[in-house]
Amino acid sequence: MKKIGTMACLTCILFSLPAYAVVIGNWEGSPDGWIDWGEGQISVDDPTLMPGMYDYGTVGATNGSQSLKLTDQGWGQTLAIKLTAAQRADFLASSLFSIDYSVAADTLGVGGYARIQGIAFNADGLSWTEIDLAETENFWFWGGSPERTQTLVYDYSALKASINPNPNWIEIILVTNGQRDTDPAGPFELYFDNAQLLVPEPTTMALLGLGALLTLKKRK
Ligand SMILES: [Ca+2]
Repeated sequence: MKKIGTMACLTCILFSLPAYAVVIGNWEGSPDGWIDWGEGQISVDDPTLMPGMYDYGTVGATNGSQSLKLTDQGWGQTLAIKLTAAQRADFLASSLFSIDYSVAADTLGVGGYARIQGIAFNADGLSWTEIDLAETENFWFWGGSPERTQTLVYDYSALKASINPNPNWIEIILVTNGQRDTDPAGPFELYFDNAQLLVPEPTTMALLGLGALLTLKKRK
């Protein structure tokens, strides 16, 4: 009986650990190391990019009070980050990349869409790997469409096997896209916040742990 008690307790400890999460993009008036890949890989707050292509906003601020606004319309704006050494260690310790993205309430009265078209990973040992997300990460617009937020969660655990154990670089690149059905003034804008590297929530494992505990108790 004592042996079963120890096993059950061990299960409790293992599965009650909090999820590991590191914020790598919060954009509280700061670029947080993010760049535009297609515009010479310079910081999003470079005067040539801000406020023309990027700016800070309040729409979709899911962490703190500010978000990063992408103002370019159409195919291929490429928000990216080259991870620091500490962030590369966090990347390898995690398996999910997560980012909240939002659109403002409609002020144009026309249809169209704005989306994260794809996500690419480039890392030491891993060749350029681009995943087309297309309409799975889409916002549709219509006259009077409300402010909305979605969260992209991408599980990159399968890519980690190809990355060198002590990588000299890891880069994450987000490709956006958008289109209006007609052409009144003002583009559809995307807002980003709360970019994170994290491990899966322990909920499922906690339930499994609880199940094991209940089974053990039942056997008494
Ligand atoms: Ca923020």
